[in-house]
Order: sequence, then structure tokens, then C-alpha cells
Amino acid sequence: MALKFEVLGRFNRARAAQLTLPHYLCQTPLFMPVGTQGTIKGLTKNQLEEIGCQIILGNTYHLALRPTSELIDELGGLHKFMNWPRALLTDSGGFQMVSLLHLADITEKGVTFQSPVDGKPMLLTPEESIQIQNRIGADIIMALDDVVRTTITGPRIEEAMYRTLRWIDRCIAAHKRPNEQNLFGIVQGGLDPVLRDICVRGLVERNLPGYAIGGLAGGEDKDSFWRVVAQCTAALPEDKPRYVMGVGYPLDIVVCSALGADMYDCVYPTRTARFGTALVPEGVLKLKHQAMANDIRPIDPMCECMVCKNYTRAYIHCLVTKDAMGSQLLSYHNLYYMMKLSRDLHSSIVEGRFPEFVCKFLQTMFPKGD
Ligand code: PRF
Ligand code: ZN
Repeated sequence: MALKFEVLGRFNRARAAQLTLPHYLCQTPLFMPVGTQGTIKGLTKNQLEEIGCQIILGNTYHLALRPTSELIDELGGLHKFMNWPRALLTDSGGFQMVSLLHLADITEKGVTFQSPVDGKPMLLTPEESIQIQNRIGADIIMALDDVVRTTITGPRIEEAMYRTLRWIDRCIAAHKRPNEQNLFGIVQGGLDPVLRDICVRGLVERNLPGYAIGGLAGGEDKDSFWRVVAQCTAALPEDKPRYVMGVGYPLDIVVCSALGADMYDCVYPTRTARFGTALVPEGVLKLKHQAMANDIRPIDPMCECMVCKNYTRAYIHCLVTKDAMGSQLLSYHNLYYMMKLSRDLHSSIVEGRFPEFVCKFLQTMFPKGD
């Protein structure tokens, strides 16, 4: 195992921990911004350090296509390639193929897809996904899983869960760097509590360094989503990190942290920035809106980020969708907001004021109580 997970404080099921990874000592709960081609769109690595980013998520699928994992390996690994001194996590690639390329097809061997480079059919097996991730060299690597939408029902959900369990053994066997990289298993099973239970038990038996809850954030209602997270966190080990994949919205992060989850990733803060939306304690602020044209306040008067200290809503309104700087400034603010939220969750749990923090968060976001 190449990590240490020490719980520093708890409040009911919520926990604040120190997660020691080969490249960084992290504080949880934590949010991981998503980088695709070895970068977070619009931010430099110095800016990411400045806002307190602890782990960047890289996509195996994108990196394997370009610049290729062989080249990254040859150049000394992804940390060196992108000059990122802190922690990295790579996702296994299957989910990206299924969600990005509707052409992907899943069989027992692996995920087959058409190469976006030359259109040739390609196969990503559990063994290959791990081999690629071993070459990339992230602190945390993810097992190849069979992901299906939570909005479908029937035998396909069951098949995907059992296949994910069969594939974890192939991933474990293929993993060549267990002392430098942590392989996390992914709980699947849709919205079915029986399937989720079988999957959690199966993964826990394998004694992995950490566990992810997958297959969520795909359009299911909040009630079902939170119920699955609650069930999985209750069944996962107390002394290992728990990562909810593809989440999310600030509200979901607060709720999942209350349910005992520790790690999150989502494209939302940077994607929504590119559409002109800022994350603020009240919810969202649409910078494209005509009302912003002559508003000389910062995005969030209480925010201490570089953008809020230097620029007005009017200025960002003028840039947004016209100049790359508009979305860069918004991405910076939005990621700062997510990092600040992570730090606030951590410190409020450690200092025994988590309920007060959650109440204030909810009252600010839903002032009318709805
Ligand atoms: N599996 C993997 N990556 C993911 C997910 C998953 O279930 C999700 C949630 N749908 C986001 N990213 N491997
Ligand atoms: Zn700000």
C-alpha cells in the first residue's frame, strides 16, 4: 500500500482526514479538478498550487491517445511531464469511452471502441488499463469497471456489477507498482441495494488501499443518489479513503461528506465557467446576464481569490464568450470556491462545528427554505 489515511476528526459519519500519498500530504474532504490533456483548461500549475489544489485527475483515455503513455513513461512520468509536484489520480478510461464515444461496446475481454485518431477498432482490457496507468505514474490509479447508466434497469446492471468484480482481480494481477501507486476498486450496482452490497463486500475482501463509489451522477434523482452513497459509505472500511466519482455540485459534496465520503471529482466547476457561470455561496451567478454589464462588484464580495480581488462583474461580463480570459478567470474563481469548500469541510469537522457549517451553507444557498 502506498498511502496512509489518518482520521483527524469526526462528526457522526462525517470525517476529516490526512491522506498521505507518494507526492503529497492531503487533507480530506477534498475536491479534484479534472484535467484532460495533462492540464486543467485555462489554469497554470502555479495557479493550481496557489488555490490549494491537492490532487489533479487525469484521464487515461485522453493521455493514452495523446501524447501516449509510452511517451509519458519515457519522459519520466506524468508528474514530470506536466511539472506537477503534488498528487495525481488517473481514471481507468472505460467510463470516458462509454460516455464520450457512444460507439464503445463492452464485452468480458474489455471495452472496444473506435479510435478517434484513425477510426480503427481498439480494445481496452483491465490489464492494459493498468499497464497504461502504471506508465503514467499517478499516485492513485482506478480499476477498469463496467459502468452503466443508473437510469436503466434490469439484468444489465447485475451483469456490469459482477463483471466489475471479475475485472478487479485482473486489475490487481496486472498492477506492477503497488508500492508507488494505489489501486482503488469501484463499487457498481446501480440503484439496487442488494447489488451494491455484493459489490462492496467483494471489493472489501480484496483489501484495496481505497474505494470509489461509481455509477452515480448520471441523472438519477438526488434521493436515490444519496441513498446509494449512504449505503456504500456505511459498508466501506473506516480506515480507507472513499471517493465518490463524478461528483459534483457543491451541495452534493456537502451531503456526501456528511455521509462519510472523502474525495470527489467533477468537470462541473470548469465546464460551467466556460459557459459564463460562477459558483457563489448563494448558488450560481450568470456573468452573461445583462444585469452584470454595469455591476462593479466582484463575483463574490466575500471571496478572497485573485479574481475577486482584482476584477469586476462588468469586466468579466464583457470578456465572457469573447475572450479566453473570461473563462480562465471564472475557472480560477470556481476552483478556488471548491478548494475553499473542501478546506471549510475539513476544518469544521476537526473543530467540532460541522453542523453549524452545514446549516449556514444550506441557509445561504436556500434562504427561503425550499
Ligand atoms: N466509473 C469510472 N469513472 C467514473 C465513474 C464511474 O462510475 C463516474 C460516475 N458515473 C464518473 N467517473 N471509472
Ligand atoms: Zn473569487
